[in-house]
Amino acid sequence: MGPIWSSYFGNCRSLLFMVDAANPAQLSASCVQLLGLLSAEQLAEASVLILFNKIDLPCYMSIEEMKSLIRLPDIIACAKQNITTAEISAQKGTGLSEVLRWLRDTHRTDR
Ligand SMILES: Nc1nc2c(ncn2[C@@H]2O[C@H](COP(=O)(O)OP(=O)(O)OP(=O)(O)O)[C@@H](O)[C@H]2O)c(=O)[nH]1
Ligand SMILES: [Mg+2]
Repeated sequence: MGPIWSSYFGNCRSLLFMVDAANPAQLSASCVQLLGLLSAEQLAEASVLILFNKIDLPCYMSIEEMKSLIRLPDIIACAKQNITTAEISAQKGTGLSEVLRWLRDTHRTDR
């Protein structure tokens, strides 16, 4: 779906980017997509929440290892956007309240 995402950039103030934390094999592809989004002119003002999803599943790599592997601290430091990360399970609802709080707070400070 990546190629058509830019059709939805107009008026976008929040970007939720979901990473499958149970599938580190997809990590490099996710990172490329993320860097593309962060460098998009239309998303320069957006607030970004990176969601590491499926934390209920066992994985041979920890979230910290994955963040380090894609050099997420450097990405966050260099990005124009305000970037937050969260660890969630969409299936179990873990972290949902944190996501809702982020959305509420982000839109509040936008105004
Ligand atoms: N265990 C678990 N399963 C999840 C979670 N979120 C989504 N799923 C399941 O993941 C499946 C969808 O796969 P995803 O990887 O999310 O979707 P996708 O990336 O479009 O599909 P793939 O190309 O197959 O990876 C569905 O069966 C969901 O129920 C989660 O937090 N935990
Ligand atoms: Mg998937």
